[in-house]
Amino acid sequence: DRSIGLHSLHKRTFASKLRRHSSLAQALRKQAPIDIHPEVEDALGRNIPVVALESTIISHGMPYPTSLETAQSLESIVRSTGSVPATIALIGGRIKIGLQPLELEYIADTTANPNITKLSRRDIAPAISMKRDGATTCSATLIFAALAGIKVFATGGLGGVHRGGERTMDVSADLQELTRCPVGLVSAGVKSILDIGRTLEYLASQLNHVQRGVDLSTNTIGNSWSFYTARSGFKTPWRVNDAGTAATVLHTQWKLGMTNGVLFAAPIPEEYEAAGLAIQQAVERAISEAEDNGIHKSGKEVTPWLLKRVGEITGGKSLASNVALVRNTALIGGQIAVEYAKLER
Ligand code: PSU
Ligand code: MN
Repeated sequence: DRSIGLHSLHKRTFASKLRRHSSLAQALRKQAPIDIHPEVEDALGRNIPVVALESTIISHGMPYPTSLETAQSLESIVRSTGSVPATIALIGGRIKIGLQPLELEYIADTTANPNITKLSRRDIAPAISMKRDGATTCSATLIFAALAGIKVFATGGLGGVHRGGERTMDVSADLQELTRCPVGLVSAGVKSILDIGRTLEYLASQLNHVQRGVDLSTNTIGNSWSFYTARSGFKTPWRVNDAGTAATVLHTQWKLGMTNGVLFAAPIPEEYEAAGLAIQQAVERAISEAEDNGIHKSGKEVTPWLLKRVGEITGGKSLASNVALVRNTALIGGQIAVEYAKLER
């Protein structure tokens, strides 16, 4: 049948055009320093679901060797859902979309490798130009995931407005990046070291294109914005209960040409909630110590310092919670990516 033949020919031409004009194809043509892990490349080319994972959480957010073990377990959790993990980092000035085992080990140990820089948007071009090594925050990971055409990204805590941010203007680049990158970001919420209320205000006003929270939990009451507890008192405007609906939200949004990201809040698993109050108290103490020591003035050092201090005060409890919640987001991210790939078929 001639019309069917024409139709599929048209589709093929269209698809190849899209591929040629994808941001990744363009960047590669301009010889951008990007290395895509063969497994990730294969997956991207065949519509096999891929989940991006950030590297700052392991380099600057957790102590070694928990960092490495966590990074490895996140990759296997993503695999268990049928998705391919792509941990993103910068090594020798090259953007790595998916890391080899030794590269993952390297990034996870900042004590042995103190030259690994924490990278946000502002740091990317200088770090590449000077051939540096760096771990990507949510903001930088969003940029590279979008560039590679990866639709889903799983992380622990999203950056946001710091306490006192109305004076210090310390607002994470993560928020702004979500408005630019067509990626579904699965996170346990904004860290409780932050000003959750102001972060949500920022999302609502500055980032009015961001769909700011689709609660994937089946077991909470929709209060999922805090980090160590699912009961922060702040509610998400929308709630979905399964990965299929979450994927449909992404698909619908991008089909309509709204090229911003979507933030999915996946609350910490219930069994880790008990520790939430003690951790929150440690957070309050760490924040006032940071102010006494002038740490709050030092920009990108603030988050790693607070996370480390809260870990010390709680005797490792916050670390265990942190690991548990990011494992949970990796699982949910993998499931959403699988459902999304079905919609693109
Ligand atoms: N949450 C954690 N550990 C981390 C981070 C978040 O539990 O290390 C990192 C993420 O990479 C996030 C970044 O993007 O902190 C935000 O840092 P800042 O506040 O400097 O923008
Ligand atoms: Mn900050």
